[in-house]
Amino acid sequence: AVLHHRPRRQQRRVALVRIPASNLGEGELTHLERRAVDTAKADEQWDDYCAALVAEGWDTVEVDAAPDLPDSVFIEDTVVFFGDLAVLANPGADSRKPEVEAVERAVRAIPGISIARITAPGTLDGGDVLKVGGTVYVGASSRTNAEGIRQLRGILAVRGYTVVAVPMTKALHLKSGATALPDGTVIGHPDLLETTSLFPRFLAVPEPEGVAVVLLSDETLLMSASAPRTAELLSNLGYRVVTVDVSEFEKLEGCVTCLSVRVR
Ligand code: CIR
Repeated sequence: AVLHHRPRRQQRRVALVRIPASNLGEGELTHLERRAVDTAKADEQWDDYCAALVAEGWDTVEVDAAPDLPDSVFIEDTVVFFGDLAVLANPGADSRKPEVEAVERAVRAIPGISIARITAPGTLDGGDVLKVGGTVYVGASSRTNAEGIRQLRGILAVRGYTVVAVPMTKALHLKSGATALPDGTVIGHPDLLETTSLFPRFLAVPEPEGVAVVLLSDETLLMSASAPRTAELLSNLGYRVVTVDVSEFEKLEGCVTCLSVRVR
């Protein structure tokens, strides 16, 4: 693992990232038709994504590359952090299970982190896990099964979290359909969700690519450049919006959230 330090006065935070595989274009597809991926462009977009994190006060820790695992760049699916607890996922797609090993090594190298894991027959993808304060919404998707949800509930119950399962059939992961603003408002696209009624505060956004926001701080959101109307909406709500072009990853059903795991 390589740690890129940019010395600054304020406390910096850590995000795990993983360089795109050379066979990125062969990644899993569930809801989209396959379109050719420009890997050179994907590499550039990934560099810009990492640069945006660094510019906003994050240190990126690079997990060892997995040149043969096409979806390994979507590192969010392999581990979820709850403060100092890391829950290693057991990805629902067989092609993605080998991604976890190197991520585990990187997580073990972070000081002060304890580790739990989802084990077979339980499956869970990190993209299905949305934390909003003490509530953890988990997508019951094609990737995350009932046993995976039960295991997560057990792991988190002792830490005081409530796990709320959310049926997901219209999009790959819960976070392909909904994420949350710093104030806890869940934002999502109604076409991608079975139900919005599980969320106490819900705001519909105008573009499917606009549902994914990464909270860079209490006032700053990272979003896809493919959702300009959502960016305007959120900026009118008082947030600073930073956009990055992730079009090559969107072709593979990825989004801004899945390209990193924030340690928090
Ligand atoms: C997959 O199907 O697993 C990848 N092609 C995309 C994963 C995107 N991950 C995410 O939204 N958390």
